[in-house]
Parts: sequence; structure tokens; C-alpha cells
Amino acid sequence: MNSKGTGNRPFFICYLCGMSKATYTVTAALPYANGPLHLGHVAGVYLPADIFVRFLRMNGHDVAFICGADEHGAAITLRAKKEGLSPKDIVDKYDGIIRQAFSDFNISFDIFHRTSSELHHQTSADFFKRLHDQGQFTEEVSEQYFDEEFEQFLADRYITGTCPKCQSAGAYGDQCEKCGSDLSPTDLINPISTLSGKTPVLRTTSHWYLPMNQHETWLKEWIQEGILDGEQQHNPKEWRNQVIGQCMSWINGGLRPRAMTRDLDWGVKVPLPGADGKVLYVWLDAPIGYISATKQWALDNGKDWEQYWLKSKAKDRKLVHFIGKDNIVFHAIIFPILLKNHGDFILPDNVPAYEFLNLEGDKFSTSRNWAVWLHEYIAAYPDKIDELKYVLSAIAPETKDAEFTWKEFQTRVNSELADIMGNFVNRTLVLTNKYYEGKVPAAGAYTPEDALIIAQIEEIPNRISKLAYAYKLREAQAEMMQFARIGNKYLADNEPWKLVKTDPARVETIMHLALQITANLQIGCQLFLPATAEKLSKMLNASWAHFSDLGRTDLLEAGHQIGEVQILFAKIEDALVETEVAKLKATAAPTSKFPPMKDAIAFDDFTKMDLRMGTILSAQKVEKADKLLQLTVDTGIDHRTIVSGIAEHYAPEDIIGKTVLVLLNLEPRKIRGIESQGMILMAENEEGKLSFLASEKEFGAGPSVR
Ligand code: B3M
Ligand code: ZN
Repeated sequence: MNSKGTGNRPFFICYLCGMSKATYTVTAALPYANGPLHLGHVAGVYLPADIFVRFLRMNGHDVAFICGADEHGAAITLRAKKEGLSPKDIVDKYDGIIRQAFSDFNISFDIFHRTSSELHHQTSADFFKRLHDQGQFTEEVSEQYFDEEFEQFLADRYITGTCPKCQSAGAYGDQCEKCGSDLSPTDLINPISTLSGKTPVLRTTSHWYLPMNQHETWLKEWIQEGILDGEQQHNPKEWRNQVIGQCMSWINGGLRPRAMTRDLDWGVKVPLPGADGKVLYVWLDAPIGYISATKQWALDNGKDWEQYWLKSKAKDRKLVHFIGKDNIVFHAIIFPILLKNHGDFILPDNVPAYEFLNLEGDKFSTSRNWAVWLHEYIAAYPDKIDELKYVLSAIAPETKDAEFTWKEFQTRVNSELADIMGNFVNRTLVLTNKYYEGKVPAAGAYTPEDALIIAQIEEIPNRISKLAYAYKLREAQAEMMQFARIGNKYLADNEPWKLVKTDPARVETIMHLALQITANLQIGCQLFLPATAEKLSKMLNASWAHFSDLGRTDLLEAGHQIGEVQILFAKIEDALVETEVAKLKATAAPTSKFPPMKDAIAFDDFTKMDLRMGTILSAQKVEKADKLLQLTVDTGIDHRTIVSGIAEHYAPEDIIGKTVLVLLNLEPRKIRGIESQGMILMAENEEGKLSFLASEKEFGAGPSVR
């Protein structure tokens, strides 16, 4: 038994038997209940989390595997608006689809809860109230974007615009999904309401802010050194580089106060007087969903939830959050601040964040229906669950984005699962039935070659353990496949089907060892391919529950009667690949390099706009603003000042006299202290080049456009 500890928390790992004293609370990001799951979600969060938990359970760890539906926030209400349903109908619909898909795909959560539950609302409200009463929030009155048509304040996905950090279009009011930066709505360039499609106005409102800037010092030490309150809390060398890198770039870029409440009616009500019409920010309540789910699970199973979350009872427990990389800031910065501020909770021991999985050369896209939906795959191929698990694990985007193609799916299933594992198992069991009526033959003396095989078999569990504890589950699966590769080669090299004519005694030894290797596959598949493990257990008429059994070559005694043999993996035909690729292309919205159309508007909305031809009379750069020009425009009815973001495209002197298209009746607004009265309308192509739409000089200023 060797031991290795991290500071004051010694725990014992014997890699050979994989036993460890550590206990775990493992969470998987709560999927928004605003649509079905696609393979990108599965590969980059839920499947690796499930494999890790299966590994822990087989190693005798005490582990709670926690997930649930994330049912609040703009992601839900915008989907409700799009589908013409209430938010409640939307979450009920998609919680059902997601829950069933996870069950059919054999993801072994201990609980899949819901953040719309009363228990969650109470848990989140209590958590917020505790922080509020400790003075951890600052209440601030500020100008926030407001959609006058929908009479709603705009935050998160209600508002979109250009990211100030990476200049990507389509950034949200709380985050840019492209570069991962956390944003505030007023950071966005050219903000647009996703409700009305119009430019929002600024209105005053109050919110409770989390002063994240005050936590930079301890966060830096915790992220970089793993030290919290002077104690070694985790080993940062076990964290993925991209997680630490992203956290440090945010912290070094300066964390800012972040609003933890919203002016919305769908969500957890703010439990304070005078907070009517305000709910908790979804990224405050959602991670608390891990805690409320654990509470529910404990209630359902007579357990003490505090042992899975509270410092006072869970000091030896590792909290692990499996997430996608766009969730890093919420799980490695914001939630830890909240947990530490609260004071009772443990902080994450690791946050294994996954990169993105792409599909057939393009990004997964729900809006463009460029996706393979998990529930549709299961409905079409109910007998190919493990085939998909195997391929998604083999290509998992652990450290860089990865690509799923139906061709590679076919190649890996056929040439790895069917031709190596399937072939080896089939030969071993068919020959056992043929030569020994299905009874395991006794082994004679092992040859040096046999001894080499046995040594290789004995070495594999140690490698799987090291990789699994380091969250390298893709490589761990490849190690498990080594049992099949070694076994397949052992039979191919020895050709027992020929040797049996001349040396039947030797064949008994060969088949005895081949059966032991098959038994190891039954154990190894329990981590990665549970349905295959079930099949192997039936065919071997045996099974093993402990990881420590892996690597042994005395698992099946001589005389043991094996069961019926069946084909482990059917080959994937070309027709399946062709059908799926054609379906993807047929059902996906045409890929365009231009953004999708905004929501439809009523004709009356259009008639409210007053569009005119105008002439630029003067132009000058705006102090300290690289992108802005201050223009004086003759509109035919007056001369007015308009600030326009075209300074990087045009020199002031080059546009004097230009005929332009002007939106005349846009509410005036202050831009860098200058009151801008209207907007110049420009076209922007995919290279970002601009064009003044109007060209007819003779029109001059004043004519209306309709
Ligand atoms: N609902 C998933 C996402 O951002 C988000 C995760 C919440 S985990 C607390 O796509
Ligand atoms: Zn960005």
C-alpha cells in the first residue's frame, strides 16, 4: 500500500487495488431545460462524469453523483417566447426529454433534480439571504438597458451585441460564449434587445452586486497554489491547464462587481422586502442546484446531505464539477466565491472542463438544428448505446476541441469494437464451447510468452487508475481496450484452432488464459461500456464488482460453465452513415455566414421608423474613442449631430458630402458625453467591411425612405 497525501489531508491510494479513503461529491453541469441534449453535451460533460463515477464506485469510494435540470434564466423564457409556451410548460417538456435520454443512455446519476422545485427555491433563497445578511452584497442603483416595447429590463440572453474583448458578434449581456469573458450588458457594443430586436434605452434600477474584485487575492492563491485559508485544499497540478489559464486571465484582467439579481418574474424570488419583480441571477441559483439536489437525494435515501457539502462534515470529501469550458468562470470563480463567503461549504477539489465537440466540420448549433440529438439517436439505434459511448469517449474534447463524424463513428465501431474486442471474445467463447462444452479448461504450465501476457494484463489496472484519478478518461478507455488487443493478438499468434490437432494440452492453457482476459474485459467494460459488460457477464456466466479484481488471471476457475455466446458488436453499414449525413444536411437550416434573422416584427413597428436620406456636412474623431466619429448631418429638416462607430473604416475628410441613410427618430443618447440624435445605417459584409447604402447623390438630404 503506498501513500501520498496533499498537505494535511493524507489519503491512501493503492493504484493496484485502486482503494482510496477519499470521498466524492461529483456534479455534472445542469443542462438548461430549454431544448434536448445533443452529442456535444454528452461527450463534453455527462459521459466522462459518468465514467469517472463508475470508476470511483468500483473502487469503493463513497460518491454522490448529482445533476438536474437548470430551469431558470433567459435561456428558458426566450425559448418559451419562441415556442409560444409558458416557461413552466417549456421546463416540464424538456426536463422530461432530457431525463428520459439520460436514463436510456445509462448515465448513472444518483439524482437528476430540478431547479424549479420548492426545495431548490428555498435553498437558494436561504443561501442568498445568508450572504446578504453578512453584508456580502452591495446594493447599487444603476442604468440598465430596457426594452420599451416589451417593457422589460435586459440582461443575460435578453440582450446581445459585440463583445468588447474579442469583437465577436452575438455576445450576451452576462457572457461572451466565444471568448468566455464575463460581461455586463453595458459592456456590449451596439447592444440589441433579443426581445424586440431594437436598440434598448437605459433606465434606472437597483440590484445586489457581488463585489468579485474584493476576492482576487485569495482566488489567485486558491487557483494557482490550491491553498485556501493557509491550508493546502487541493493539488493545482491536477487541474487542467486551460481551466487555470482562463481563470488567471480573468483575475489578472481585474474582476468586477457582478449583479446577482435580475428584473424578471421567472426564477427564485429575491427574499428581501422591496424586491418585488426581482429574482436571483440564474448563475447564482443554478450551482446551488447541486446542493438542493443533494438534499433531495439525501431525503429520498435516508442520508445526511451535509456530509457531501459542509466543511464540518465533509472535510475529506472531494467536490468535482464536470462542465463545458463556457462554464468555467461560474464554477471556478463565482460559485467558489459564494461558497467561501457563505462559510459553511467545501470548495471544488477539481473542475474538469471540457472543450467543444464539433459535428461534421461545423459547430453544434441548436438554432440551426446542426446537431445529433441524443434522444433521436437512442430512438433510432437502441441497440447501439455502447457504440456511441465508446466513440464519444475515444474522441472526448479533454484538452482541445474535437470532431464527431459519422464516418469515424463507423470506422471505430467496426475496426476497434467489432474487429478487436468482438472478434477476440467471440473466438474465445466459441472455441470454449466447441472444444470443452463451454467449461473453462484447466491451464497447464505457462510458457514464457504466457508469462509476458500475464504481466501485461496485471499492469493495465494501474495505468487505468492513474489516468482515471487524473480525469484522463479518454486514455483510460484506450488502456481498457488493451485487454482486447492483447487477447486478440494472443489468439492470432497461437492459432488454437489449428494447434488443437497437434497439441490439445497446449490449447487448453491458451484458452484458459484467453478466458481470463475476457473476464478482465467484463470488469473493464463496467466503467466505459456498461451494456457490453452486461452481455459479457451473461456470456461468461459470471461478473465481478470490484476494480481490484481487474488485472487478475485467476478470475474463472477450471470447470466453470460459460453461457450462451452472442455477437458483441454488429458492424455499422455504409447506409447508416449515408442516412445520417443526409438527414443532418436536410434538416439543418442553411448555413450562412450571416447571422440568422431576428424575431419577426409587426408592420406597425416598421412604420414607426423615420428613415431619411442625409448628407454629411462635417466629421471629426471623438476624443479617446478609436471607433467613433462625430458627424454633422443635413437631414433635409435640420442639421444634427450623430456619433457613428465608423472611425476605423473612414477618415473624417473622406466622407464629407457623402449621401447617407439616416434613422431620424431614434431616441437621442449620450455616447462618450456627446448627444447622438439618430443613426447612420450601414451595411457590413462578412469581412467586416462597411458600405454607405445610399449612393444617389442627386437625391440630396431630406427624401424619406420607405
Ligand atoms: N445550465 C449549462 C450551460 O451553460 C448551464 C449549466 C449550469 S450548471 C450549474 O449551457
Ligand atoms: Zn468575446
